[in-house]
Amino acid sequence: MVTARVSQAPAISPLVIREQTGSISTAEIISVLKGETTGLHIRRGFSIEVAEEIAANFTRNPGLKERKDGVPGQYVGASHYKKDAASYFAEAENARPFVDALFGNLVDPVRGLFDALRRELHKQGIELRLANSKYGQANICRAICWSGTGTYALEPHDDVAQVLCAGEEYDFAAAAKNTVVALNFYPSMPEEGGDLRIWSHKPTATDRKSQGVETTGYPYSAAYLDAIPSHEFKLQAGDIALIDGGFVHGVTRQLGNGERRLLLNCFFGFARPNLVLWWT
Ligand SMILES: O=C(O)CCC(=O)C(=O)O
Ligand SMILES: [Fe+2]
Repeated sequence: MVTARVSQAPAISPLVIREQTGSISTAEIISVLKGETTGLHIRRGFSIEVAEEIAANFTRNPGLKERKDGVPGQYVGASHYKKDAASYFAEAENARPFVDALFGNLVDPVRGLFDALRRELHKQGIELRLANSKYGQANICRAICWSGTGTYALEPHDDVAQVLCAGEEYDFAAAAKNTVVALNFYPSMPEEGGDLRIWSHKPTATDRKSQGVETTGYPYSAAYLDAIPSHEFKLQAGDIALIDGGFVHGVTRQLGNGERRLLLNCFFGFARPNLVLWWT
C-alpha cells in the first residue's frame, strides 16, 4: 500500500466583516470580543482634529524609540512581544508619561472607548481593567509607525502566539484561549497603501509550528497565505478598526512620501468569564 504524505493546506475560517461610518456601539465591540464579528471598521470613528493633534504629539514625543525586537517600526509605549512580565511592566511604567503626552490635554478617544466598554460589561457582571502585576500596570495603548520596506510595512502575523507564550506571570496569558481583540485607532494615514489586510485563516499550534512561528506568530510567508482569501480595510485618518487578532493580518506598504501612517493599538480579551483584561 502506498501512503502519500500531503502537506495540509491552511484551513479557511470565514471572515465576518462590518464596515460603517461615524459611531461604534459597545454591543458591536462585545460581538468582536465574543468572536462573532472578525473585523469591525468604523470610518470617522474619532475627530480629525484630535487625530492631527495626536500625530503631532507623536512626532515631537521625547519617548519615541526605534523597535529592536525584529519588527521594524518606531513607537511610544510598551509591547509585551518577546518580553517577560518584569521587563514589559517596567517598560510600561517608564513609558506612561510619554503615552500620556500623546494626548496632551485632549480627551483621549482610546480611554473613552475603554470607559464605555467598562460600564457596559459592569452591567453584565464582568469586570474590565488594565492588565497588571507586581511589576506595574499596562498602559491604555501604544503608538506605532511600521517601517517594513517589502510588500508589507508590517508582515502578516497573528496576535495570539505571543499571548499563548507569555508565561504565567502575565495575568492576560489566559486570554489566549479566548478571542484576543486588537483595537486600532488611526491618527494619521498615507494617501495610498497602509491598508490592514486580514486573511480567512486562524492558525492552530500545528500551523504555527509548520511555519516556524510558534512563539511569535510572526511572520507568515507569502507562499503560505497565497491561496487564502483576504479582506482589505482601506483606512483613513480618524478611523477605528477592531479585529479578532487570532486571524492572520498585516499592513500593506505605504506608497508615496505623504503623511506617515500612525496607529494607536491595544489588545483585550476574556481572562475569565467575569474578567476582561486590556494590555499592549
Ligand atoms: O497597524 C495595523 O493596522 C495593525 C497593527 C497590528 O497588527 C499589531 O499591532 O499587532
Ligand atoms: Fe497584529
